[in-house]
Amino acid sequence: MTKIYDSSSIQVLEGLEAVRKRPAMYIGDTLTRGLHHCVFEIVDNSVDEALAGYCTNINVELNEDGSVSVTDDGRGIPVDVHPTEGVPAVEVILCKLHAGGKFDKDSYKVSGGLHGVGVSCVNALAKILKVEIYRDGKVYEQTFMRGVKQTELSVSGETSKHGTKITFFPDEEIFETTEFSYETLSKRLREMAFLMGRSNLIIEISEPTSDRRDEFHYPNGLDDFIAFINENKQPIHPKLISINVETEDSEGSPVSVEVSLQYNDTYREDVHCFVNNINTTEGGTHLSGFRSGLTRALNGYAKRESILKPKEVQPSGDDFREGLAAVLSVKLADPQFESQTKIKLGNREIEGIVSSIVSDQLNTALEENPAIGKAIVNKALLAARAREAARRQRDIVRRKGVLASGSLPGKLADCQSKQRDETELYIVEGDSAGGTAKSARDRVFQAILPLRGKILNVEKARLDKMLNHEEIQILIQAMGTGFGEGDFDIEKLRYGKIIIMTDADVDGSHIRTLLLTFFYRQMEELVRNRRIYIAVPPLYKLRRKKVERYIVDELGLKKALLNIAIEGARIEAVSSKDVFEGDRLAALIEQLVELGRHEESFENGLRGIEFSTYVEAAENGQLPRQVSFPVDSEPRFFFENETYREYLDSLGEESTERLGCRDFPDASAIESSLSALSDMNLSISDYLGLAEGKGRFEVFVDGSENPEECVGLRNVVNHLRHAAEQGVDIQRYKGLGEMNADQLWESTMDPETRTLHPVVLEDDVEADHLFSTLMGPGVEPRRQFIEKHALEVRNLDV
Ligand code: 28G
Repeated sequence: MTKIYDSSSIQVLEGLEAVRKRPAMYIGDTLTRGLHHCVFEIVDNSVDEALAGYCTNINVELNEDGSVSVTDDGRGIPVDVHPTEGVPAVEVILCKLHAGGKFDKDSYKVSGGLHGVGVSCVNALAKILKVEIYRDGKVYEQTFMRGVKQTELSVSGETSKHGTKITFFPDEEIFETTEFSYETLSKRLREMAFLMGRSNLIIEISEPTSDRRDEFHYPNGLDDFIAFINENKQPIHPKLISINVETEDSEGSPVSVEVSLQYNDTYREDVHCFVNNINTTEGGTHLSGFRSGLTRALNGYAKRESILKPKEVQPSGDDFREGLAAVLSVKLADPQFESQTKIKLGNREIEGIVSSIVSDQLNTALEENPAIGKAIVNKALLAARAREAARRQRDIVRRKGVLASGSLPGKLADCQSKQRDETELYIVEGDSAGGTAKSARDRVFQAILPLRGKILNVEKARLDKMLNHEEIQILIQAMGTGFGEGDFDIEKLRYGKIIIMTDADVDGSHIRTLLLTFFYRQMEELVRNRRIYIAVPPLYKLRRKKVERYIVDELGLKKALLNIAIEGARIEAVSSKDVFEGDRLAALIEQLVELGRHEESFENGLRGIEFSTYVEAAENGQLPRQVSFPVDSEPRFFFENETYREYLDSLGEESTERLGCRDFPDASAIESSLSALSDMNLSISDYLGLAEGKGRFEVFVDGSENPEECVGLRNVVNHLRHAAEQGVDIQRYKGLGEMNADQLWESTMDPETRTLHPVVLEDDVEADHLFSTLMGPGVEPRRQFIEKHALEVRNLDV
């Protein structure tokens, strides 16, 4: 069965300049997304090697120098000289656009899909890319810069290993941000490990600087995926149903269909589908095939077992999917995607193939496990009855006029404007805050709806019960969208923005979560269309000499304190006797805050050197643009007259050990702060306060005659803030109800001054997991979640 390949099966196309010219055309964008896309592109090559059956370990490492290394234990990229190109195959793969296997219908690869622009694109967008190949007992290596080779492929040692390692330094000329996110990478790698489960692949990710490490090994593949999805839900049958079939299409190309499913006691359908390991979020032919196969099998089973009574309401396809958690993973040689975004599968033939596989396999599974079949059909029956009940309920409610468009709830204070997109609906917690909001608002475009008490937890409630709940009815009525399948219509939404305004305390955040759960579960389109927002009421009330101010967050508080401190303060340089106060002091503090911000960005160690070392390296007021790290000697700085690249060029063919070059994109910003200091006769030593006898300052606060001595201006800012705290009354702000209308308008509702957070959904699996953890039946997972995230929650009011 093993296929023999050599370099001659590689097709060669055009060059890489095109990629650097228009990076977004190849990787989507040059923001965080595109940056991570590059890593996934590299990983996809390792995954293909695993799919081919030769690789079991993939290791992703976020290095201290800002690069990412991907290592696999596959066969190693071929190094033999390409017959027509005359260079090693690895060079062809890394330097020729679209170099890849000849089109091959006998196998499927990950790189046929959303990714698949080829690792040469990544090379083109890398400031440096280094490849190491372990093969035939030797270590080969080669280095590239912006897609151009810097060295020939050479043997650098011996090894008993086999595989490939690629180290990628993103080019800051291309990417707006070059910082990798551990979260983003690990999410996708976890998903990949679930999908590759049956290949027994182990994917590891680590970040030595933060001591983080995760290993994803899911030998049960999709079953493990389902266990993850259902982790905090109550399954209605303990055993999963798994399908794994390899077949062929009418042209003899292989098709693999894998499904894992388990019903839980929630009321939602949660199906994730993939084609060649790419998440097809818009579904397509494989999904419709899955659905029809499922309905067919379950209907047939219910009839055979006579579970359905002829007189009763019959379950629909939707009813059969209530509480269904499923992952569907299809692999095929030549996936056709319907949209440009490649998230909807179009291959017509796949629908029938998936449908009959799912139907057949499910039939067999249910015959073998009759208890599962009964549980599922009974659940679908309940769903059908509930649907019937909800319909009747809706009819009653509709007859009462509650859901009908036109009639509005009495509690709603509507706005005057009929221009939907300029209007806003504030959902306010409680009647008292609602009253204040009503007087505070601009009645032209702002409507207020006070909701009393906690609204129903919809994660736990079924449709008919939900509709019975008064607060929910009022909310739906005010929004005008209608509700539920066949009835909800986003076009009928009466406002441009729906704004949730709750207190910044535990109750407020609970109500906010309940509302968000309702929107996410029942009106997902509103979230997807970015209609939902969260208002941010102030967190602090600051009182000083009878003057009150409201402040939204901690940063604002810090700034305010500093301004207060500056008012009555005076700073005297001990050696020069120079005095700073008033405007001059304010100008100084502004620069100090700025420098403090830059200094902080050095603190995670990713810059490779300390902030003090960096600023002390200044020459004639010029700061280094780059630094490299020669082995066994001090860091070498590069100023504007010479780049690291030119230096490397001047060395000629050299070893690649100086790869740890870092850039300082903020150099000129720091320079201008330092030069502002120097205009005030202050030096870097005054700022750092490290040199003997230098940088000593006497700080007088609030007219006091007793100064405090600070060594180094970098410490003055904190000292002043501290001093300011003595003279003011800072109150943690408790609730909306404590504000009068003017204050509420100014701080929270005035579009000119307020802060609004749009609610967005980034990742479906993650969002679902989050909601079921927070709102589902299990107490323990919720407790663990809150403990784990307690440090991130700043506004928790205990
Ligand atoms: C570590 C980061 C990314 C890879 C391999 C192994 C082979 C290979 C890669 O061949 C030419 C084109 C399609 C087959 C194949 C080695 C056959 C024999 C390979 C990687 C020939 C490329 N020996 N491992 N490419 N293919 N890992 N990891 O890139 O037809 S790429």
